[in-house]
Amino acid sequence: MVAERIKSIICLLMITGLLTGCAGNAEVKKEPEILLGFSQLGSESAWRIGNTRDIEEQAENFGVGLMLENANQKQENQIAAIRRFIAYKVDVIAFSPIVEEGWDYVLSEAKEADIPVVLVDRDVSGAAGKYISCKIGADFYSEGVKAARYLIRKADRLGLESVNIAEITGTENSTPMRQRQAGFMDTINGDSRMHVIESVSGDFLKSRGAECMRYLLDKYGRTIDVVFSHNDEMTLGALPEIEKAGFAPGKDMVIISIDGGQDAIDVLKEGKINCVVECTPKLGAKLMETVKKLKAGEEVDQEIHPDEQVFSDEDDVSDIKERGY
Ligand code: GYE
Repeated sequence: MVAERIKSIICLLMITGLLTGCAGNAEVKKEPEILLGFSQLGSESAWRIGNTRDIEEQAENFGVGLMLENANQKQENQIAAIRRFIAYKVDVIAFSPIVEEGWDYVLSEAKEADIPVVLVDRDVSGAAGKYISCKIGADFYSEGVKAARYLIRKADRLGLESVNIAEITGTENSTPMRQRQAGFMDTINGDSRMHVIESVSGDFLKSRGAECMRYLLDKYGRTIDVVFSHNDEMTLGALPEIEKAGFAPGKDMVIISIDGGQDAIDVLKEGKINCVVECTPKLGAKLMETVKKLKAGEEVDQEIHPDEQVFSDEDDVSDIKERGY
């Protein structure tokens, strides 16, 4: 606790340029006029690491001082970080809520302190919603729809009459898990060939993706036609398990993933993944623009969704550009 606090104070000093000022002839940086407190939820995936890096880079580009805290996958750490941001009187608080519930109280404290709050990536539910100035993140429902539409086209092309789908979902009660599942289900529900045989949670982690896949293969074996995995990390964990069980991913089983990080795109190019629905972690520039507007007392958009595409074996994937995450 004390160590955490000291770390935060050192971090704050670095932001405000006081430490650089001590270093002899080191360049003395101008104190940023805006201070943003950002609580990242963890480092569970290439997506998340890319998202953190992008926010750091864009804070620098936009001249926004950044107090960044990583909650290591624990909601209580995020709540504590938000309280520290309030105590330091940052200008704006932003965070990526690990789950949707449980934010009412701490966000009402931010409201009382008159500090605007921006959601990055994920959403909150219930009363906490009324304390939010802006949401910047992907349209996860539409990602689920895109995954399902690809599958329907693939089933048409393969002439499949019945399709058994194993779903590996993200963190339970998180926005991308809920909405990706809803978009996918709502879309396949209109197609009588499609059956989700089981849905298991892999918590967006590679190790859990592997565990889930072992469980699914033990239980259903070759009857699995499709693996729909809510992120690349879990997909990359699942693929070696499919191979160990003697099946060829991408051929014996259709593999659908979400995110579009470099590692998954490389495997798509090898033909072991059939479709990757893009979810970009590059939300930093929009966040910094919004923070500046809020500080200036200007109107901001309530919801901002980045444009996203689908990469799949329906197209030539050989020239997909470096992804940067
Ligand atoms: O898909 C996953 C990450 O919330 C969109 O979280 C994000 C998801 C992303 O861990 O890889």
